[in-house]
Amino acid sequence: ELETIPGPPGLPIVGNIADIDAQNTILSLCNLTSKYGPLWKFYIGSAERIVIGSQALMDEVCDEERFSKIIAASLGQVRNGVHDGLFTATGPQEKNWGIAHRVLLPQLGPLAIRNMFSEMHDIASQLVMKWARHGPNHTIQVVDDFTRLTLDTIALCAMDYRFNSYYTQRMHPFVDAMADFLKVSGDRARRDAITQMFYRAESQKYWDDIELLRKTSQDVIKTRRENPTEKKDLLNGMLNGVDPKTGEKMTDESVIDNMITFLIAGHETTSGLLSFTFYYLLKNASAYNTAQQEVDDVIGKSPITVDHLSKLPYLNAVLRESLRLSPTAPSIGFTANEDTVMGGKFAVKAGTPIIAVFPMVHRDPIAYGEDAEEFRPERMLDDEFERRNKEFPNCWKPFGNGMRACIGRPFAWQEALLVLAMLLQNFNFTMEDSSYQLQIKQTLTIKPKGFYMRAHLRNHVS
Ligand code: MNH
Repeated sequence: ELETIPGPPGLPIVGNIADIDAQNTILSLCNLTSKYGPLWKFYIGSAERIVIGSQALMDEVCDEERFSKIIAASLGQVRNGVHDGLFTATGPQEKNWGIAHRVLLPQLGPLAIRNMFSEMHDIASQLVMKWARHGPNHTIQVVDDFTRLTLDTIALCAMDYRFNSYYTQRMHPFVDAMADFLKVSGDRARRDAITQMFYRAESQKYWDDIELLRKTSQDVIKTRRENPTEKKDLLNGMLNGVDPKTGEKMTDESVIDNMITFLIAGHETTSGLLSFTFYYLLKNASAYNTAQQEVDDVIGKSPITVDHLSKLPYLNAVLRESLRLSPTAPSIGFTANEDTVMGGKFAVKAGTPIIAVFPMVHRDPIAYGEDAEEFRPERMLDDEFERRNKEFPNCWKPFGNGMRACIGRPFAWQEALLVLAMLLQNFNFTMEDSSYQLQIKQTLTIKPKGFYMRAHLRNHVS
């Protein structure tokens, strides 16, 4: 028996615009999911969108026979700048996606990432130096410094380029252009075509920023061709790699699209992950102590090596738990390949965007129990994690699904583990304001807003 899909009653013409906070879409979608249930719909203008927020429905959309990734809203705008690059391509039906996917998969696999350890370590050490120099009375702008870290790391590992962000207030022009491009992409996604006409100056700068990003990338390629190196970075991988299936190389346009894509996709999410992780650790003293104890037991005072990273199960669980509660890419879009029925009772048309809201999926009490709201890394230790994922498939999806899942996951994981371990090894942290309550700033990704901390060098002499 089919049922009508519930949802907030909308107005003619504008639909449910008034029900969704443009500054914090994800929070609105979460609240409305609590109100209307795990599958509901809303309208922007006359366009229908479906929202899902439970493990069972997530499990349904993860079936790649029935559903595919869709490039909706913000991603559609990002596509203005990076076209059919991996992240914004519609899928295997775009030839460049397949070529780039097959060329880059090994370049971003566990073995290749291991070789990037020393460069990741280089940038992470610079952060330790900065915080050590500034001393314990300095207010650390957590999100800003982690964003400098992740940007500098991906640029160095991907194309041997140093932004040197730590000691500059003004960011590199490329970084500024990228940040503005991303912000305006999000804003444009929330406007209709008529309203957009009133933003001519913004539009001009938007296309200029895209031009600057692409021109800079073109220069990086040119410089590399004129000064070839043996270095196994992503740029060499993209320029020289041959697709085993078609025998083709990536075109220069596709290399540019994907170079910018890596910088975009590869920094905000990891920076947010580190920021939320420190927030949760500072709010949960026992988890903090357990994590630091693990670092002391496994690494002690010696320099961190790549081999230490596989011996930190608790830190691993901390990162998983942080991404469960605060998935930094908080939602992704799907659509049904053919008209279908979801949840056993809701008719869903092919082509209608379906937004999966991770903060709700990841708090489903059926998969996570009554303490789903709590930060409890123990539940994410390997045994329990694997048991839960078997019993409740797709209950933890912060890296997306199937062939369109995150290709940078091993990269992000090694970087986040290394930085977390190194910081806990060297400092004791305190929250700037112990009464701080978590607030979210949303762009393409989510980050904690107004979260500051202090770093006290640990006394390793005793
Ligand atoms: Mn990443 C796709 C989350 C780090 C590069 N990434 C995705 C998707 C999610 C995601 C979710 C699927 C998006 C969708 O379905 O529309 N990514 C993350 C998170 C982190 C992250 C939570 C860090 C934490 N991602 C990184 C890093 C890189 C990267 C680091 C680059 C080095 N991600 C990508 C690319 C894609 C992607 C490229 C698109 C892959 C594809 O569709 O072929």
